[in-house]
Amino acid sequence: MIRKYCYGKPFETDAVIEMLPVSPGNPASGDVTVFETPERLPASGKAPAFCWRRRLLPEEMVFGLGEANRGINKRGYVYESFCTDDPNHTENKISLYGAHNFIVIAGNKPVGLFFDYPGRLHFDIGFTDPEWICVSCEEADLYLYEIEGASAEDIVRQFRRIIGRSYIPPKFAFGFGQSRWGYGRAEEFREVVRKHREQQIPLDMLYMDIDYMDHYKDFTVNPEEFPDFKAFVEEMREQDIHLVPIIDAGVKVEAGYDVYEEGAANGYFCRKEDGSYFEAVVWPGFTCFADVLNRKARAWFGSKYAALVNQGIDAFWNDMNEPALFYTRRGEAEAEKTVRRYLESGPDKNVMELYGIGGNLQNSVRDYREMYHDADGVSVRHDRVHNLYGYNMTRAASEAFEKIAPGKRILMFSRASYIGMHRYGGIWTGDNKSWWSHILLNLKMLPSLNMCGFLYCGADLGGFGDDTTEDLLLRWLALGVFTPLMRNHSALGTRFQEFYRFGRPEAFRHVIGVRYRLVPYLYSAYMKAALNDAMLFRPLAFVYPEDEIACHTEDQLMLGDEAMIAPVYEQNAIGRSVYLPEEMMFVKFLPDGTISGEILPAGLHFVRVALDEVPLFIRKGRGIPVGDPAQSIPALREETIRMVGYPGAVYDRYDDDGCSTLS
Ligand code: MIG
Repeated sequence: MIRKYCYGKPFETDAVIEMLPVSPGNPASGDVTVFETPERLPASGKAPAFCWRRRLLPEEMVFGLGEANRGINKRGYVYESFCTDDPNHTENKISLYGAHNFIVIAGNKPVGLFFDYPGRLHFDIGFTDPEWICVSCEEADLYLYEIEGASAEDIVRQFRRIIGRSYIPPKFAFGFGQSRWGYGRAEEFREVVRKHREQQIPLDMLYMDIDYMDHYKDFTVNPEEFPDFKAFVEEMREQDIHLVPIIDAGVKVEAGYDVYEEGAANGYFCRKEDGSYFEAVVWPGFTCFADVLNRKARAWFGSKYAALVNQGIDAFWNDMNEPALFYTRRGEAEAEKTVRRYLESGPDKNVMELYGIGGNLQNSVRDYREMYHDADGVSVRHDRVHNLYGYNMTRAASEAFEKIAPGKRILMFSRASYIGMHRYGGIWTGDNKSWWSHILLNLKMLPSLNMCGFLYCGADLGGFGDDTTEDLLLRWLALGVFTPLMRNHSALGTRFQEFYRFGRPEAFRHVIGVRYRLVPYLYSAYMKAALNDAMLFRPLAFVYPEDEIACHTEDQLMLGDEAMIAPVYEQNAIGRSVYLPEEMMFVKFLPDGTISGEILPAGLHFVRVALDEVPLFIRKGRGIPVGDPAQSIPALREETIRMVGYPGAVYDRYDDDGCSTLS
């Protein structure tokens, strides 16, 4: 049962695609207050105009929020939906790159809520008062969807139905991809492929970060390194490699650069109040931003992807689309003033005045307030619709692909997102670090993302920022082999983390090989989830709601209907404790290529897992199809597929050509 309530004049986000009538009154699940004069909320210090609140019973759990920090059960903290480029995902961060305003309160009478509000939205989930949940925002203009159902999972399914089918990537996107910020020379790219093939470490995708471009100009390639890019793409394809170029949100302001000239001539960029184009510095220097909330501008920006698709490219990642801003002229002028004031302040200089100048320049809300969209005739200040930018940049590309490459699946994922974007692409979870705690953060986000429609997801395996270590990378991969997007990515300046840089390439060869062995199952389970509005990763609480220990176990996940994963995520560990809500088969993919299976009774166990082993649990009576490893997805051999798990188990495997779009 879904009810839709309307407050004020909501901006149409197109997050929900099913037409639902607006119900009169207010939702029964909580109290809505629309403040005439904004009131201060103790936790946030913000002045809300709208607030939905409700008492939380001690046993109730709160799920959802997609790409958010902290636990799978979101109780006990605050979160803010405001897409933010922040590469320090420490526990105190309340905003990451995505804005996924869907929650499920699970208990005796479960209820789901979707706050369709594209500006900054604040969730106080038992932070100010452990017994209260309060969701608030600064403008009382939103749709609120309230979903009643038999269980948390049932509510998620109903929600997923109204937001539309999740993005379906091409099958090669289930292979492994190598990435690093800094690859720029053609020879460097060739070497990465050569080394993987030499060491027999499987590889399907090679990512191109910003250094492939000509002066960071979108839809161009560095002409010195790639004089014949089409031939280069072809050379890679002959080795079963798909190149995945990055596209940044900002378009370089430069006379003679066709994308800039066209956008400027046609009025396709976001503007300032005075009508001039809004400009901010990002990698290329000053840039303009395609007004992707405008239908015409969106179609135009999307059509630009053809420049690369026409050269054989069939995969992209969209970055910096919160949008991230380094600084604007306004910010620069203010920083200058601050420095001048400091320098002229006589002998008692206060260094603190300089502190934070850089931080204040970047991603400044003051800048977002100076940026305007022409939403098909209606002028909208950017900060009010901030969370829709990455969504609509990705939508621009996806809508254009239908014309540029009809009938063909294109790999597409984004950094910033809002619910609705899940129909157009996946996401990666941004700039994590080579920290053990980020393995667990990666794991915990997965079911929450699935609840919000994002199925094609993954983190930068091994960690993006800071230096990785061999053991961290191996442990992280033992989770990564199960995530649809499986990519090793690292930041410029950090230790190189290609697998062949380490002393034990055989360990990596084996672990990546396990991923390929699992593809027959993973692809099938993914597609079943996508086609049935279901989740690929579920919290144990969804599957065993009567089991109190299972409900509070957050370092294990259910995978599909058949399996459970419980990776090791602690340094120096020789294994880990695992809670089995029912009897399961403990399966290990051993480095010699064999698979061990041991039936363990329900309860708590300590299982040993070596660094080069991949553990997996198969539910009682079930099994999964597993093939032989291969060097790439097209090299997988159907005839090697056999069942792993309980004897006699049957599995109905979904498969298709992996490249045609589904109707
Ligand atoms: O400001 O393109 O999250 O994956 O390597 C950093 C360079 C810009 C941020 C992305 C990261 C990418 C990096 N980008």
